[in-house]
Amino acid sequence: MADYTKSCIVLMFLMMAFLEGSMGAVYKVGDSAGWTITGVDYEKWASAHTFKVGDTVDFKYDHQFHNVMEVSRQDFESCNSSSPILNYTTGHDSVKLTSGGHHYYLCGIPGHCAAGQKIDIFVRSPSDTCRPKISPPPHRSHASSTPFVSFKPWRRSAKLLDMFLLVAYAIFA
Ligand SMILES: [Cu+2]
Repeated sequence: MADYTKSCIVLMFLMMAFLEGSMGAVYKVGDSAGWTITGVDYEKWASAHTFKVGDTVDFKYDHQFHNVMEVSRQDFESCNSSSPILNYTTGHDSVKLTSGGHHYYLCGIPGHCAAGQKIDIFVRSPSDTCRPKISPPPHRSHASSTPFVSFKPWRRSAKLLDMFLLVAYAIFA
């Protein structure tokens, strides 16, 4: 029985490592709270995650009260919902991040964006992943998100190391 449990754990971690390497990750915006106006700091949520091309962000919300609009940076900053690039209204929208750079989303219901229902998802392009970033960022307005770029390869290997330690523990403990 214990051996069976150990095997399951080992298999689970190997699958996680494999899936993480081969497929994009899926991030639920706001975690359990979802896409709402109450109680979620989306700026903080976004900065706690590292997004890459191929990942998906999942917006879950009550479509009677909210929606999701992808907007320009200018419209994001001014909470202007009159000219969205894309408009999502189903209540459960999976948005695949197909290009690097900043992707700006807000809720178009009057007052919601101003109350904080807006999110700037910075997506690292594949070239950012493969080589360390030496040159300084071109502008400083998003300085809070850029330092993560250079540390990411280390964070990733640290995470994998954690996994292998757990696997080793499962086998030998
Ligand atoms: Cu809303």
